[in-house]
Amino acid sequence: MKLSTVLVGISSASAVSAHTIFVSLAADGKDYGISYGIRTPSYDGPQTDVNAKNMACNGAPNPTMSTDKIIPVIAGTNVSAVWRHTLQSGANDVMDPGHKGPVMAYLKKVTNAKTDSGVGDGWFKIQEGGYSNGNWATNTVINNKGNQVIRIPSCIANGQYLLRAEMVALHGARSTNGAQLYMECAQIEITGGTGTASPKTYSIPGIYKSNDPGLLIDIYSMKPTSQYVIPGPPLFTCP
Ligand SMILES: [Cu+2]
Repeated sequence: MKLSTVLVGISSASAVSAHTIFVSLAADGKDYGISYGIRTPSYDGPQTDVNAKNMACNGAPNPTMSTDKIIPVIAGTNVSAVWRHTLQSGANDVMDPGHKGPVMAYLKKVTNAKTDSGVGDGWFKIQEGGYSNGNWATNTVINNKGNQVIRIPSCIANGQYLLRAEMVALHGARSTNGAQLYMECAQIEITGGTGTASPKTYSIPGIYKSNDPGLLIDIYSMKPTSQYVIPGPPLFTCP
């Protein structure tokens, strides 16, 4: 009786350890700390319906907490979205390495980063990693102590933005809506941008379809040489 209780406890803990959260942002050499300026959830589960409004900045069934902080970010520099299994986890507990898939980041210019829901048009992709030589971008983040390195474009306009960082796990993606998408939105204010570019923008939900080749896929049949199509719009780069 006692032993089976212990075993149940162990197996449910390892199932939960699969998930992940974008818990903090490091910018200009400073990690602002857990949940500072980021709408983090208390539960680390994925979104699986690419047509849901909560594809933008997470939400039910993983309710997010609001924050009144905005993080200063300098255009043309790298920031790190820091991923952890839970809000309490350390750098060697980022996500179960069996969770494999692409990693992406998006920006949306907003009037008020504290209140904008993120739902709808305005998003452009600024970073992406997929699959090469048998390595998934998620593994790169795990091996980098949970740091997803994101270059903030130098040519965009100054002002408040939502920074949406995302990891996708494809272990169950053989069936429709089997891909697990993890995302949170950080509230940032960009300075130092030249404002010379106007990125083409896209709607979230809307950037993904459930049958995208990068989301409906059997990753276990892939070879190191296989090509993988990263989902979402094309990557924006400064001209
Ligand atoms: Cu998971």
